[in-house]
Amino acid sequence: MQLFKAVATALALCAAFSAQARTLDEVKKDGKILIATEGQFAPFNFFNGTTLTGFEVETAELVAKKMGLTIQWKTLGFDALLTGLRQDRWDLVIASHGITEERAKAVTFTEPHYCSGGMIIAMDPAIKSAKDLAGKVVAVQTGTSYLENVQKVSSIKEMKNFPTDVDARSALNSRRVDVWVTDRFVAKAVAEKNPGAGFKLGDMLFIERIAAAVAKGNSSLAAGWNKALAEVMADGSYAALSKKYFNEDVRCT
Ligand code: LYS
Repeated sequence: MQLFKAVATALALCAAFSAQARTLDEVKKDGKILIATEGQFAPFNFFNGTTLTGFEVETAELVAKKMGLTIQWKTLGFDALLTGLRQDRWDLVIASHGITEERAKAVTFTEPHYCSGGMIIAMDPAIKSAKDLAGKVVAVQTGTSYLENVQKVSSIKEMKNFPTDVDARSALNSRRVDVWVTDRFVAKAVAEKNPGAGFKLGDMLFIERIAAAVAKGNSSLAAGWNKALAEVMADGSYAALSKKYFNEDVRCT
């Protein structure tokens, strides 16, 4: 009995940890795709009241429609998004992840849906480029490519981590830090929306290609997504969306 119990427990554990990512066919049969995002990164993914929206959310809606799918959204902390793919808690993540070597070890990236990069933002107009970060306190969101790239600037005084990008921005706004590094389109939107706040946009610290991700090796779902993404990029609907949000086309060229 004891042995039986132990074996049963072991089997249950195996099943829990070897849950297989759903293939394109399985997702299509269901008709619904479960997509996770952060919801705290305007204008890419954010809440307008209680409605999840943003450039990436609307891009995903276009892509899913081409695939014949409806999206069931899940929002949670940036840090947990890619990990959830490994545990098959959702089918896909779209949350402004830059394609990095490190992340590509753990997940499979789709084709990029926009190109951007980390920008230096400060209140002091003298802080513009990487060399101006010397001796400065820099705010970044935890788990981001901003953190990774700021870490490489050895001359900085200190890097402060924040759970969300909004928190990192607040730290600069209240002058608890000298610099905030975030996405260039996020920075542009914040500066335009708060013209009196005194945010000065500096140089780009690095550039990156931003893509959705599926569980490592889920090539059928990635291929299905890529095909539909190519279609919305060709039929004018992506271009219209990009113009609405950024007044320019943000696709990678
Ligand atoms: N593009 C950055 C990265 O890849 C930021 C992602 C979004 C953070 N809210 O880490």
